[in-house]
Amino acid sequence: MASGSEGGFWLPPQGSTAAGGVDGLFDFIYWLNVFFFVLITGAVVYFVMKYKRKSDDQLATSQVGHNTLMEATWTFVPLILVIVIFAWGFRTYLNLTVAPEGAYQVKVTGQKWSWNFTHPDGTVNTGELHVPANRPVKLLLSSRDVIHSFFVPDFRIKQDAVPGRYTTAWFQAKAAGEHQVFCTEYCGKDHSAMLAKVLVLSEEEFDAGKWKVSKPPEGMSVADWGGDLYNKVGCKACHSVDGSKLVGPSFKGLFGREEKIQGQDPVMVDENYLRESIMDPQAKIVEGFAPAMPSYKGQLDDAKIDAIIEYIKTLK
Ligand code: HEC
Ligand SMILES: [Cu+2]
Repeated sequence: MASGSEGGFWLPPQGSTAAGGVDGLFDFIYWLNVFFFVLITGAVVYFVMKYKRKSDDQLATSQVGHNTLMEATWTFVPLILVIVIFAWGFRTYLNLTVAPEGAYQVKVTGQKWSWNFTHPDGTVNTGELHVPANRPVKLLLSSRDVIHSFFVPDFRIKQDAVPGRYTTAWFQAKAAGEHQVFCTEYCGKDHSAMLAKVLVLSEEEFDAGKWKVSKPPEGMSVADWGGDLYNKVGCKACHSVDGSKLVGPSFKGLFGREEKIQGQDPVMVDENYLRESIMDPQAKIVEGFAPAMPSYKGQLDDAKIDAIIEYIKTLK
């Protein structure tokens, strides 16, 4: 469910305070284009018909020289229009770029293929960014591997997440609700699965801090929560649950089997091995696979790791 006012025919709902300004400029440029398209093609069609040579013996019409008034008009009217678009665009851009003082700051880290959100008190969430409604939120973005781009259409914000440097973006959500996040910089095989949600809570709900507690949502078993995390945290991008081989081995039938490890003795897959595979993936590389898995140390707390392990156990 998206919340906020409607965005119009072309655009998603306006979920942030900045969205109205962006849409206003978009609509202005759009209708300006429609106006001139109709005017110019209309004139072309009209003149083609009006000045068509009517018969073989009709003489060529005379050449037309300068018309200072017309030339001045088609120079200065577009000049004024592009200056208006520039000034309007620049103001809107600055408004999108410069976060207000005292904004709530969240660190956003992109990695193949998930988004991690670190809150000021150290709470880390993957795939879900919890923010309060009606309060400015500043994002400090970076990446652990390649260039990603953080895009929230409902908020009209899009910013690159670049390894080795910080970029910023900010927004103020208008109401409680849920908004889709995309990665919009092609970053490899599962780029299109690099999704997250912005969960806007009412200020009271946000301040109460219940969202920080790491436990399954109401009425969900631990294993089901693990399955939910498997989707949200991004394991799904590299690990199937149906036995098919992706970037990493499938989780199907993994628990309890004997796994061949490159350059080491085979291991029995138990809870400790699964935990180590998640926290320190390079410690034991499975035979036939590349060391392509990022570590989830500092991103998944014990409760979440336990839940994922419980989920893997159910995949017989
Ligand atoms: C970028 C791709 C990628 C992502 C994302 C990823 N993994 Fe992996 N994973 C791999 C690869 C490749 C291997 C095999 C090489 C190795 O052992 O490190 C692997 C191995 C594993 C293994 C050992 C499997 C076996 O057959 O012994 C486990 C367990 C595991 N990953 C769990 C996870 C979990 C849980 C997540 C999500 C929190 C995750 N992985 C996210 C690529 C990934
Ligand atoms: Cu990406």
